[in-house]
Amino acid sequence: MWQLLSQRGRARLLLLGSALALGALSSPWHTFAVDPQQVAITATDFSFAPSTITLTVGQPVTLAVTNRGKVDHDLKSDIPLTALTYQQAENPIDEQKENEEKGTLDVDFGPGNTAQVTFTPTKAGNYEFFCDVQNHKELGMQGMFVVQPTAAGVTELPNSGGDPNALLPLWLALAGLALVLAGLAVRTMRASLQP
Ligand SMILES: [Cu+2]
Repeated sequence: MWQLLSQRGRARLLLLGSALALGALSSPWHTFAVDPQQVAITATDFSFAPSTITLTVGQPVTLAVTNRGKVDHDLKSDIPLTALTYQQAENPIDEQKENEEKGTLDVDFGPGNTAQVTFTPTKAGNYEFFCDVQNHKELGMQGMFVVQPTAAGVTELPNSGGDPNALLPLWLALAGLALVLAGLAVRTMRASLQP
């Protein structure tokens, strides 16, 4: 098969191969092509409604919490997540940045205000959320994120679980393959230009 191809044909094939390897490299594993789920929670003095929120592994969530009470509240949870971004909240900006980097869900909102964040749950399970202002949790400000597996039964995203370097060998292998194929393509093209 290889022998039957012209030099140019070989170069094209090799270029295609390196392009495919590069493409595989650049597509993040956690990009499940789904629309964000919109979740609205109302906080009062002293409860969250609804208090049970059902989410799905890998599906982005836009969470908006509105404070209909008379005092400051927040919403905290240990839910495992990725891609946390703040759209609106009363946490100091540096705290928002730190939470985004660490993947820590913690949003502050004063009376009459709405906080909004977007994140993607990474692991199926039940995770409590609560308000950690004074004794608000004990007074009733708590609820549960119920994170369900994907439709295909995936309970945990491959890139979650604390070790961001777990996929490094695969990435290096793909990068190596792309380089080798591109190098071969260049050599074959040069050869095809010889008289
Ligand atoms: Cu509170």
